[in-house]
Amino acid sequence: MPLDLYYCITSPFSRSVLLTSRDLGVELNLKEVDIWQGEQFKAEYLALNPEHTVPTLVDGDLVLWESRAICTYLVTKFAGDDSALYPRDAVTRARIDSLLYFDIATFFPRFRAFMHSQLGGKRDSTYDEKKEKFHESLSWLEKFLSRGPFAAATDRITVADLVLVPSVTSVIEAGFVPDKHTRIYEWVKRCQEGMVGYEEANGQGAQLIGKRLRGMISSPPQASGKQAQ
Ligand SMILES: N[C@@H](CCC(=O)N[C@@H](CS)C(=O)NCC(=O)O)C(=O)O
Repeated sequence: MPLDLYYCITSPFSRSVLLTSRDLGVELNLKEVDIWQGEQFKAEYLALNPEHTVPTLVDGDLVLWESRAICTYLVTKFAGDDSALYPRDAVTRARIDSLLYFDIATFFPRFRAFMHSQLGGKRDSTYDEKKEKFHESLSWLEKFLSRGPFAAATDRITVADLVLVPSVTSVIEAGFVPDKHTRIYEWVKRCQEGMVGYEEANGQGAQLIGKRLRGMISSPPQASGKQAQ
């Protein structure tokens, strides 16, 4: 019986699960939750996930949220505990895990804070500091990508790439990744070419959220998606 995935296509965290399921060839029963219309606050959804976030996976009695946990669960369940996507080898797994934490605890929060410092056309007093911190996290990512073709220093896609690419491409589409980050752009291109069903699972949603984010700030970067701010 297919697993249910509650998701929203603009959500990078939902898209990481979509990319993972595509790579695994696992069919998910997709249930859209329009978070822009507040559908995550409906009683039925809150009964499932009191944190009212997407994505949420339902596999029989298991109701799981937190996208990175969903991705590694899917890999372990459908590809075993030594898949190339999330190998058992302690060093590789540690590198992957560290990037999953980098995404949830550093990269995305710093981007969110940077966005919030300039919402509605007003750059608040924290703007410069938030911008610097966000750019610092981009520089770190650029450095990590010097270790190999894919994020966890591997020569093939792992869960680290499936999780990071939706976050990074959302930020690129919003126009916030300067051209000087050539390793980031080259890595994204490798992922676009190498990930199964990339365009449908991630590309379109990243474009949509990029457009929305540009609309939420006063002097939106130009639509090319490659303007540094
Ligand atoms: N750490 C969670 C974060 C999920 C999250 O914040 N999702 C956002 C969309 S990107 C959401 O559901 N927002 C609606 C809300 O919090 O009400 C994960 O990775 O799944």
